[in-house]
Amino acid sequence: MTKKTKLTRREFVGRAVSAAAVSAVPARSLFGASWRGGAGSPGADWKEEGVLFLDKSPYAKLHNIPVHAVTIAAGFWGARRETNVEKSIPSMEKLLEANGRMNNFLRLAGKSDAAQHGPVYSDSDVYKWTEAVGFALQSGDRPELRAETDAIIKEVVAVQEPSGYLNTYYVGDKAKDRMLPDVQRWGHELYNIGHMIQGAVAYYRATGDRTLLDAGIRFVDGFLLPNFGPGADKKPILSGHPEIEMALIELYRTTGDKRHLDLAGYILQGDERIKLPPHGYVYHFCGIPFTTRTHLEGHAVRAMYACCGATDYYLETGDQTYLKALNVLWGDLVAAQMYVTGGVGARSSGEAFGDSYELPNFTAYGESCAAIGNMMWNWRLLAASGDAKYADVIERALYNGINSGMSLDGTMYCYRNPLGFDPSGGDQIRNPWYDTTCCPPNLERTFASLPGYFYSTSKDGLYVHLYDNSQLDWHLEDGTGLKVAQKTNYPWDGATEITVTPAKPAEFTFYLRVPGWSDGTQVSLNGKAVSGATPGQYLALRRQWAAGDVIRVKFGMTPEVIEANPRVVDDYGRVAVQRGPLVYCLEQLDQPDGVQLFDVSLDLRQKGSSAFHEEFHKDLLGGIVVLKHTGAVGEKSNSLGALYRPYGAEASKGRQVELNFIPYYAWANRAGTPMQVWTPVLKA
Ligand code: FUB
Ligand code: ZN
Repeated sequence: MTKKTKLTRREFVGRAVSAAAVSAVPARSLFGASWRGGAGSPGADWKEEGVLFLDKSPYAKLHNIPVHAVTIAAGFWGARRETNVEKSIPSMEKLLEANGRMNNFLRLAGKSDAAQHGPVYSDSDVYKWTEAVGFALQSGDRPELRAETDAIIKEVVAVQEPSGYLNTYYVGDKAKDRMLPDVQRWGHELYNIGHMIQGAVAYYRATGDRTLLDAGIRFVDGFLLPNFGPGADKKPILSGHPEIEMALIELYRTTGDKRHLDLAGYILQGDERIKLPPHGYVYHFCGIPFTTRTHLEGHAVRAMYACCGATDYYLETGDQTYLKALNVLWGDLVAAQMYVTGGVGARSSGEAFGDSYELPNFTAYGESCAAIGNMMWNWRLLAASGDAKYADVIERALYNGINSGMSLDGTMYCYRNPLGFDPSGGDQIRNPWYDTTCCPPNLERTFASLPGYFYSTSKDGLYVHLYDNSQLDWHLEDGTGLKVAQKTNYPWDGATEITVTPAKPAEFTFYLRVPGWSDGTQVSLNGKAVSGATPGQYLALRRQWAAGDVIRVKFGMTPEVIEANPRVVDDYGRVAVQRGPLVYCLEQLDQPDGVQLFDVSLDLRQKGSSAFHEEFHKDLLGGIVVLKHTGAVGEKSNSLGALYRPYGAEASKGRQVELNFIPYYAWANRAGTPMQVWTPVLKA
């Protein structure tokens, strides 16, 4: 638990009442007696809540620390986050306005003549952006951004109906369709509200302002709970696009109102009164008991968000049937469904998971939102277990399949994140805007929330999950103040110096994550070697810590050549290259003149030839380590050669070339150029 004073039930109510002054909307009656979050005064609980507020979640082994407790300094993520808040968030605000997303609200308030614009889920674009701002403000005040967002929130809540209903699409002629079973299936009303609640919670945790949060609670308490859910007097409910489940549970964590948790549980269970065709249960990943699922299938974002909600439900209830299903699904993820980049969702058709081992590269969907969903799910599983295998997936997705989603200048986005690309088909892979613009603000909220993923606390100490130049200023669960400073050039260099400064000498365990990819990791403590660092585990350093204790860790970052399970037919005979957490790729632009990317092979025929030459290029793609290796190119261009030929004939006639690999996340930042992650290999 955090060091905050425990409040009595009466004090909760008192705080909630005084907090109403913060919000423009009277909130008292909405919060009930069990409001968990106090607000409005310095040191209030809302400032202590992390990306997830798990301090009171009985089955959370690890607890989030607030975003503001970690300052990410100059370095890999520092640069990315600076771009996010200086360029991406402001440019997205303009694009949301230019593309009618705000007019959708203003029209309903009589302030715009513009027609409704965008798909049924357009409201969520504004809410996800608001969440990004909420996280950005958790890292420090930005008065201008705050004022603009306050104004946007005001416009949003102004059009909430007295019933609590809020949606800019199902209005006018379409109001009669609200929450009809088929609209629940396709109409995204609850998806929109789920994002609204998540945005509201993040904004509240940044500012203490409950305006949007109150609106979310009004929707749930005023519109949903009295009308939908179990019982003959209520109508059936289906999420259609899972999202509301995790939002309701975070709302429960904030309000303490158990009805919010119960409704999430009911939705996860599936309401039999809404019947879907068999493929509907697959595609929507809802409508049947979550606990009966054994396979990741259907729409990838839906599946990932459902898994997030189900893990949240487990964290609150400890229901073992959920844990069992989640373990089975996670096993499916890592054994047969995840790209080496941490991306998920192989098929464009249905934006869906494919069959097991169906992981094509050029046609990979790998939607940015799905990779983000993967990270969010693993973050929850990590909290439930403290098992580093989940942190490995988080890091893989974050540095690769998520990071690729936003251009280095922060204004262009990938919706798909393929692992092979041929621009001759005319595909424009990065764009500033999509009419379905789910991914850009999703990436923005993820980067803005990143400090909240660096550490967790547990009852016996502190876990470090991610490495970058940063300072933690927080406390142990017994209240002992604790600062931790990381100095590193990660992910370019595996050396990290960690200075641990408890406010007073204290015994606790410092759990140091040793990434699954690391080799020969060396750890020392105050200059003395420490043994036991095992890849894919936390190294538990239990001792009496005192101010200025220094851990030095050096993760082995030798570039690794990776092959896929032969059942992944698209990768057969090919290899990927990974250095540290970064997956690499080849872009045509970086290869020697006259060498066609799709003709090259990585030449591993010589003994010891898996060695790469590493060069840091500070002026290339924001500063990257380039990996160079000998390759081979056949005599004939693959595009001109025969479709079939005697095995090995071409390889023996090949000539040597130098191949230049760049980190996958940085691809498509210069020009449309062929790219591939999986390269054919020549072996002895
Ligand atoms: O349906 C809302 C969002 O739009 C989904 O999460 C994305 O996959 C895209 O289809
Ligand atoms: Zn998306």
